[in-house]
Amino acid sequence: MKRRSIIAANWKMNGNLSLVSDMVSGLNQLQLNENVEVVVCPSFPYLPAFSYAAQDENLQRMIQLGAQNVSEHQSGAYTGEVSTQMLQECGVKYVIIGHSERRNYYKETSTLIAHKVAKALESGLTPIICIGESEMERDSDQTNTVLSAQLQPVIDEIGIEKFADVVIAYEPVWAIGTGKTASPEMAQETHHFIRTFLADNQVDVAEKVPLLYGGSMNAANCEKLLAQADIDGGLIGGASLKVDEFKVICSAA
Ligand code: 3PY
Repeated sequence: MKRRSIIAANWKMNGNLSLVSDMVSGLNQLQLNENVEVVVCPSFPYLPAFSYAAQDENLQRMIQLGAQNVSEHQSGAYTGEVSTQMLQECGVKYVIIGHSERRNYYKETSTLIAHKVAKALESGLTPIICIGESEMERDSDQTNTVLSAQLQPVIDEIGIEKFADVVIAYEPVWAIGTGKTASPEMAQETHHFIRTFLADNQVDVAEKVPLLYGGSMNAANCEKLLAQADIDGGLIGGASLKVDEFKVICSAA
């Protein structure tokens, strides 16, 4: 079965208005393979500017806008938070949920992440759910246990059928912002585990879910990673801030 392929840019707390316009013009010249979708996730303040800059019909077909976080609440007294409805009004279609930086620095738990995923789906946004193990967990053979424990609360909250509408990004924490990358074989093995774990719950759904690799994917290593059977795309950090490099990755998908 041919799954859709997704290359998503996670700008984190980087970028500015000039990168927004450079990225939009750069992506405008791209010839993507059929079945490939590009998602750009800038910081909240740049969402309207990105949406405005990418109004061209051709671009709208090719690039989707994503956010890096969302509140689990609908509205109310939650200073500093942003709701699903606010994101939708800015033209957002995807939202990254549970990035390891949110889990580690902002203490987001898998239960909170499951609530956010449910809220995103309820409003028609596609969640990109991030999971991944630390170096210590990998070294002590805990990877599969950790990944299952991160996914199970989401399955419990939304039900396995709804996984047909989510994207999962596997990002080994030890490969985030460190320049270290999982080898293609190691990444494939873990992606295969994730798909098997989902298939143990429901085979059809597991075949549909796009699984992205994240963690220092760049122009030099993307081809081999993207060639793996269970890797359907990438969630790109630092390399997504360089227009030319990001274009190389998009073209490799
Ligand atoms: C990275 O590539 O470092 C990322 O964290 C992507 O989300």
